[in-house]
Amino acid sequence: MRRELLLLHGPNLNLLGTREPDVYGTTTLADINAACEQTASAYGVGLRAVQSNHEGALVDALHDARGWALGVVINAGAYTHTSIALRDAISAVKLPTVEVHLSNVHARESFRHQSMIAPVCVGVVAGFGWRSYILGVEALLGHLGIARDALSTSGQ
Ligand code: CA2
Repeated sequence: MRRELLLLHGPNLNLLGTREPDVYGTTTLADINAACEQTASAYGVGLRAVQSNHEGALVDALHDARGWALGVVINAGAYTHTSIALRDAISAVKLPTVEVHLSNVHARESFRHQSMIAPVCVGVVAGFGWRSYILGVEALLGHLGIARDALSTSGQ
């Protein structure tokens, strides 16, 4: 049985940790990938990370994931706000997808307030820096019924 997630990163996120640390922090993309891999592996789930600066390559990665992934965690970067192609791809592949952002997009410029992809995602995590990704992986695993998806009413 396939037990892997796709972690998909959009444009400029390859620069993480090297530029604009005041906005995006000092953590690198490699650090984030490793932390997400560790989070998923605690549940016996693997993780493949892909980054591209090209919209079509991100669409291709989503199509490819149809063949092997349980679900997707995506930071589509600036394409979040513009890409009908990514929205259509997420809809088409029918894999549960969680949108994540490092920054709180709602506290920034108004053009970042709209997400093209949020309506076809299971949910959105934004504003927690690198932790948004960990929370996104946890949320996706919960949605898939792999991580805890309900609070226990017995015990503490
Ligand atoms: O907060 C996020 O995660 C964003 O998806 C980041 C995008 C931005 O366009 C979205 O509105 C919100 C930008 C990613 C740029 O990443 C950089 C990393 C280091 C240095 C410069 C840019």
